Amino acid sequence: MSEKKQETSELLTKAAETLKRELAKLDDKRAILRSPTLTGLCSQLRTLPQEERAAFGKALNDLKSEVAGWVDASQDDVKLQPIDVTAPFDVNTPANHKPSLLPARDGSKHPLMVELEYMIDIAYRMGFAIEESRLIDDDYHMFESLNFPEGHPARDDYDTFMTTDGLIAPAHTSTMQNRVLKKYAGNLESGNPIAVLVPDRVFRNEDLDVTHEHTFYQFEGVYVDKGITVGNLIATLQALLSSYFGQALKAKIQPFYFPFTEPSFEFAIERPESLRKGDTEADMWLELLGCGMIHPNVLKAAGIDPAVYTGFAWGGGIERLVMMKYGIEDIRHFESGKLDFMRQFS
Ligand code: FA5
Repeated sequence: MSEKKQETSELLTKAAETLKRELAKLDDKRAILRSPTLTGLCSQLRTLPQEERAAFGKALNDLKSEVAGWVDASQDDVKLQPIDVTAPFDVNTPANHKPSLLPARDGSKHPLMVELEYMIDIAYRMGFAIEESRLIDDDYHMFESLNFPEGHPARDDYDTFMTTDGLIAPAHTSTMQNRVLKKYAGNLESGNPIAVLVPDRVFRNEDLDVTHEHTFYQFEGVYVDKGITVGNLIATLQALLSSYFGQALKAKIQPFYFPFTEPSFEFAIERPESLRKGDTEADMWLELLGCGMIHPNVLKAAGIDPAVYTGFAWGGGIERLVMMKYGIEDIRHFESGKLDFMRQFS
């Protein structure tokens, strides 16, 4: 190697080492391509005698390509990192720029999730399988499979949100009845009951007040076997709710109407004083659940013979249970994002 070549090679090797150190310190890796270490070499090229320029220029281009390769590799590293979409800031934010708002060590589960998990645990121990619902569904599962033919006036009770192509944000977890009956029909053939709990989020176009939200959680129970009666329904709900509240409950059942159960009932428990709006009989009770014996048409739509099997179902609001349990006076606190409210449960 000529002396000149040797000199150029040493100069560029040194420059490469400097650039590597600079790159490690940069948040925006692309900025290395504008580093004075590189631009200085470019300026130097212009000052060289004509006969040295070609060799130096080639070596400089090789160095530039190498540096660009480092930048691409560092971008790939960033791309490959999993992103926690629930994090309150971009995980790629440098440590010194992260907001100190919510240090992870101070975080805790949302009170609704804690209570939902508690309810799931009780139902699981009672022999219920757990199935999630969906956040978007169709007309068949929202209405038709539940014995609401088209134009049925009771469809108006489930006023919710629709996409422009006719998909529906489910107004209740009963949208899952047809699916779970079909999925677990094999249980019946092997002499076991269908017993499923569906806890999930639902949506309604509501006038909001202290007990009504537009987005809330329901827990749906579905139970089918031979010889199931209303007595089994009441006993199951009492066992589940007494276990949830850890106390004997003053409960009330009264006739109601749902197209998908026959007979249908409303299951209410006594309101704590903090939730009473007045002194009338209606003010005394908090409606917790709709329930009833699964309508034969709903069983038939899932391929189950109603002459052989009967069953019950219920659907209740999780928020109202949690409000009862802790004396919370306004359902809107749950989705308010108010840290003072949340911290009481952490
Ligand atoms: C239903 O949603 C039926 N799917 C329940 C059912 C399931 C009946 C299976 C029979 C068999 P309803 O609209 O009443 O029924 O709602 C059930 C419960 O959800 C209510 O009792 C209440 O606890 C809760 N709920 C209803 N609307 C709201 C709301 N806007 N905000 C908070 N909770 C609500």
